Amino acid sequence: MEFSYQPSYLSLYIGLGSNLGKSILYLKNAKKRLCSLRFLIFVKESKIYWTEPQEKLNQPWFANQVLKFYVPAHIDPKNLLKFTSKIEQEMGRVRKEKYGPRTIDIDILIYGNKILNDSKLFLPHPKITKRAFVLIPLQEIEPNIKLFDQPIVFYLNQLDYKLLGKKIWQKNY
Ligand code: PH2
Ligand code: MG
Ligand code: MG
Repeated sequence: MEFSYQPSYLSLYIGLGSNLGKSILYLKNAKKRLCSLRFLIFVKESKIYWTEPQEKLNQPWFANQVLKFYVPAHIDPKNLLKFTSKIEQEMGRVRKEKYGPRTIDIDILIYGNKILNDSKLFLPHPKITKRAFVLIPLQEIEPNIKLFDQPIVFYLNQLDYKLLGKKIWQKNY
């Protein structure tokens, strides 16, 4: 008898952000490190956008980007979180103030259709529907995706934002 093991894959979306130092280089470096994780298959990436800071307003503008990967369905999201946190640490991230400036932030946005309400990891990301700096790059690479059964425009229509080229302004939510 022959056995073949074909893992099924989930679509994984990861958000990158940086507003300290050479932000573009930090995003590229983070992408490279994520691509070298053996269990992730890189699929596509959005442009890098320059975005007005949210939550904590008096800090530099951010470079933000969304990446899409395939991940084998048996990989636990919390296990992936360990790897993304490790990459943040290796890249010199220092956690000082919440929402404050950072060299690199790697957020797991969507993990297939998994819903998780854990103190360490919320899926989908709890603020995904309120942040133009996530919704716009996500829509760029996945125009037909739905979040909680609604298309991305449904959420964008509720936000006060402006998109001009690669710049995104948003009135703080
Ligand atoms: N991240 C935050 C807080 N505010 N603002 C922008 N524009 N981009 C971010 O990535 C961001 C933010 C906390 O993770
Ligand atoms: Mg974040
Ligand atoms: Mg984060």
